[in-house]
Amino acid sequence: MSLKVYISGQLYDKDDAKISVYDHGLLYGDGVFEGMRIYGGKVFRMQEHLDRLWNSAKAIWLEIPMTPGDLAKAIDETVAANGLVDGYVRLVVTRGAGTLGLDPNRTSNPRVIIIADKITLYPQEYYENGLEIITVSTMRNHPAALSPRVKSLNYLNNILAKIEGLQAGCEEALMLNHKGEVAECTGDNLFLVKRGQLLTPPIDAGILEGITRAVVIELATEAGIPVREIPLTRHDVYIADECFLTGSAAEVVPVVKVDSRRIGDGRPGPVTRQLMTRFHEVTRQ
Ligand code: PXG
Repeated sequence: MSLKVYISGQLYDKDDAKISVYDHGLLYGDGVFEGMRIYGGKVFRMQEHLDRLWNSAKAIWLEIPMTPGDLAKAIDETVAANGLVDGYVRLVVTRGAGTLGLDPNRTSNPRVIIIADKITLYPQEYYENGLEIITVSTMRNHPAALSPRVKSLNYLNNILAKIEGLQAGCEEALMLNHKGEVAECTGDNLFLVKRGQLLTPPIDAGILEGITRAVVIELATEAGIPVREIPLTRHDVYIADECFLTGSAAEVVPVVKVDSRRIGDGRPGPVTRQLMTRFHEVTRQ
């Protein structure tokens, strides 16, 4: 059975799921998206993802042509149509087809796309032994140019950083903001553990307000681990006891080396492992 993809009210076979080459989502990266996880046949933190999608759309003057409730229903139907128990949902809203010019007023019919598919995860080895990352020269978009809080279809900033990381043999890469502070990785938020406290850059460091980040902050707080959202430098990373990344795809993944410096003792630390276990419990309950 072929995979079914939802486009604006209808399910299509994967090979027939097509949109116009005049869509400004393609021509200009003019649109927004979300990436979420399915655990046990249910989308994890769907409401938070829908809120963020609507906020991203609002920031770019994009009107999503359906209600959040109807989109939630369409997502559940697409997940069910594909018989997925564990997987990944990619939501895309494009500006719609228009003329060859930037003007979004000359487009019509924003497309709402739902792809529900299996997910390729990081190798198990990363969760057991940790990941090595490097800081790349591509800085995070200046928040006054294009806010990193907008999960827009224009992901070149992150892609350039990802390429730099891959060229250095790293699956993830650390990006700094325009002030030289630690921002986030190309598709994951960053956390440190220092003297029993959890440290992570604040949203105004110019990062995506990650949903997994928020879950980890909740879990840490419940466990009595103090959490501080404060500006961090690369130096803070190097001298941290532990480091880990969070993201819908990655979940919670330990980092054991940054810019060739061993973090802590070079093994995933106890606080990281505790939070990985708790995250696993809340997603697979
Ligand atoms: N920062 C950036 C720049 C992201 O794109 C995160 C942090 C983590 O946010 P969440 O809400 O997922 O905890 C992201 C999310 C993909 C993919 O297909 C990318 C993300 C999430 C899921 C899938 O590459 N990035």
